[in-house]
Amino acid sequence: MQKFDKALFKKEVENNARKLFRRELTELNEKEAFHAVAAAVQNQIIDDWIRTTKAAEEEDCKRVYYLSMEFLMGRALGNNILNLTSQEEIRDVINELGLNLSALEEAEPDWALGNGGLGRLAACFLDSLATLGYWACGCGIRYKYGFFKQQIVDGYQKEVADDWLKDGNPFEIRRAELAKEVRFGGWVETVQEEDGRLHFVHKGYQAVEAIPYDTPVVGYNNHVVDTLRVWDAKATDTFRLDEFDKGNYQKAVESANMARNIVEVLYPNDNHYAGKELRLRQQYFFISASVQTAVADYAKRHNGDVRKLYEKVAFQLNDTHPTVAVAELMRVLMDDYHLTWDESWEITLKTCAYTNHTIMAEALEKWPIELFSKLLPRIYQIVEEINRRFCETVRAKYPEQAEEKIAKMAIIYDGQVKMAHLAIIGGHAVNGVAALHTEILKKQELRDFYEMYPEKFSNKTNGITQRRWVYHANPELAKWITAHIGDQWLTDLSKLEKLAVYADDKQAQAEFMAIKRHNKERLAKYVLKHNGIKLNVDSIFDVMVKRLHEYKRQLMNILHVMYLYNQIKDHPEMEFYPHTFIFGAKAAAGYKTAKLTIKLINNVAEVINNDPTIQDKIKVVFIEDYKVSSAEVIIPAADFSEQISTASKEASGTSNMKLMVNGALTMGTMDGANVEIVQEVGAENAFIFGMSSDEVIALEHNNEYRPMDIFNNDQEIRRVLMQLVNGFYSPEDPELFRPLYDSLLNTNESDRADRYFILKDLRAYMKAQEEAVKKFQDEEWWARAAILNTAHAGKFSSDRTIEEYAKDIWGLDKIVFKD
Ligand code: BZD
Repeated sequence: MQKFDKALFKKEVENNARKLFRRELTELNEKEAFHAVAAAVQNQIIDDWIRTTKAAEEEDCKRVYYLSMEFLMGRALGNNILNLTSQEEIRDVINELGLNLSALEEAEPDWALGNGGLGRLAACFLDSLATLGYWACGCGIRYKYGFFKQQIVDGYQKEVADDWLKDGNPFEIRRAELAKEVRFGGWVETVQEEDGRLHFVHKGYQAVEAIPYDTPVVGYNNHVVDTLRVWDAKATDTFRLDEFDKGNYQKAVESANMARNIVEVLYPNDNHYAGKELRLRQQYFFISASVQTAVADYAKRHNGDVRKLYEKVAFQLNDTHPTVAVAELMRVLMDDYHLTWDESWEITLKTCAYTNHTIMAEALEKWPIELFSKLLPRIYQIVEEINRRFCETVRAKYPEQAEEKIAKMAIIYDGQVKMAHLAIIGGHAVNGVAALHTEILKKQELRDFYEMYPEKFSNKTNGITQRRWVYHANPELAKWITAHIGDQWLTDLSKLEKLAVYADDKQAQAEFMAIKRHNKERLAKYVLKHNGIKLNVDSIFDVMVKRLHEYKRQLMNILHVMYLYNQIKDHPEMEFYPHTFIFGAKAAAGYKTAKLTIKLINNVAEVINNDPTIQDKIKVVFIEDYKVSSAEVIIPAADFSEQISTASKEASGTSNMKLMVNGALTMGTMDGANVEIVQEVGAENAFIFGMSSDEVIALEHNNEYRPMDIFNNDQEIRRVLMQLVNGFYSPEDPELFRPLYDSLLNTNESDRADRYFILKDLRAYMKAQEEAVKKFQDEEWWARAAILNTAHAGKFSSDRTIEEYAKDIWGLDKIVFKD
């Protein structure tokens, strides 16, 4: 293992400037300099990357393929440097070269190949897999356009295409030699072999070439480098001469367009299923390429015998989006490797496992059979056979209630292919992402499956990587932690527990809060630069950052702000602690209510921030274009962490964990991982309010909720609601927010009023807020509680989560370097 060679690195950066831009380093702008430095960092990584693969192959390690439509990686440069542990040296060299590392980091675009929690979880998992020394490959799509960039124009969200690859990605390597063909459409012919066996031949298909681009995933301080492999699509026959000869130029061009379309853009919906054919195309495209590669790679190293594939290969399905993997693996094993159905089925079951991320009904993937069978005829045939055999098993097991069970559990039913059912039936493990969520799956959503296969179910509470979310995002806190307890927390977050003894230490409290203050100043600078709003760093920074969704209840947050504003206007003399409400959220482009909520937040901000009589007691800030890199600035600055979803709806949440470890106190419902956060830190160090998930579920069933009663009986709440429809926040168009008002009070044919019980929980929320503000003013109490939040956040490392997956689901062994 070589030591970091500063002189060599410096030379390399200078050479890269010439090679890449034909100019001297000193003549480059920041973006170009970023490329020169990134290429030098990539060169530092490459030997370890090759060595990792060699070592893993030599030891015949088991490899996990994390199959995911999304990897929300954020920026790579800073994190790679940090995990290489040559940060200090590289910073020195960069300074000597007259450059500035943070400015270079800023020049890198976010890798926004994901929507939100699910995509970011995949990114944290890769970091942990590499750091723990497991052999892993994240498989996804190289979207030409990642998650859209959000502009706020006149208070409205505007979506702008994210052309993140326009200047190239210095960390990717095109692996043309590993290209695979993926087939769509056509039909299947059955051929009888001489031995009597049936053979299925796919005819008349359109082929697309899948080309992988590999990027390194650097483990922290261990020389392990795993791979994120994203697939690009290319037409195989754009210029096929025979097509030309036939004058069939049109067909050739069409297939080029089809290929381009597949990887064009990430669908911006989270927790919502739209049923678009192109989406299924995307799914099969990257899954077919990934599965073929995984099997071929295994076969190459095992004399072409794939019957024990599951001993060395694990496929983890990140939600149902990659579930065609079950059928594709069956296809590859039977059609390409000539195994029998039973052999293939055993391998598939033992290889695949499925993670569920939501119980929201509108998120469940169900494909119409016409669409599915037309696009994927051979896959459909296999799914039908899996379904037929499953239904037989159900009939044998439940002879009395067979039809009822089949109606609820079949893969194909009512003209639809149900992907969650395929994932559960075709794999050996199913997990939820927090304890409460897993219990709800077992007792309600997936109850019949749990009854049939209890052994498949387990919980794997989510986590986040402390390398990015503390070490990289909050360097001052990282330094402080290391000064007090050493640096083992970087790879074992449970060590943070040792900080608890400092919770009552006056000096530690002062230092901890000084760091928080610096981070608030850093965020204030960011907001001034990006929003033109001046923040008071002595005020409470109350942070709600996550996708905009009704169930997450950003609307409840802003209704509370509207209430506070009324209070101050009515009682200008009352004592009021300065409070800054910070929002960051993107709405799916077609989600009207969510977009209108953004507009409401911005209009409320406009009115309150410009009211001189408020004297900065309340500030409302909507931070444009919330993304991983801005989260790194926002999260360390938070005092309050808003986690206020309707209980039972948020499977886990992960911003709750990032905010906790950075010393924010949770303002939350007993939902998702909040339940476990409260268990770890103690209810006295958080502000918990509202209905429990049992209460929510009961109220959903009994149909007795009447939000209008709250409107009629609570004057202050009524006043706030009236302000949605009397032009108070939209004088130019008093009806603007009527749909929000209606969503809370009026039942329509498709929806019960206030579906997410905002009014039901609003009073309790207001009380919890009041209590928290009171506590905030007791500086000693707050500092103690903040330190305890950091100290008790150890459980929420993705390292812990990954160790659980590795042991219970994947059965991985660690890579050991022999040289
Ligand atoms: O997954 C989220 C859940 O809502 C969170 O509670 C949970 O913490 C995280 C990680 O487990 N789900 C998503 O982010 N879902 C999506 O982004 C998504 C994307 C496409 C289609 C469906 C859902």
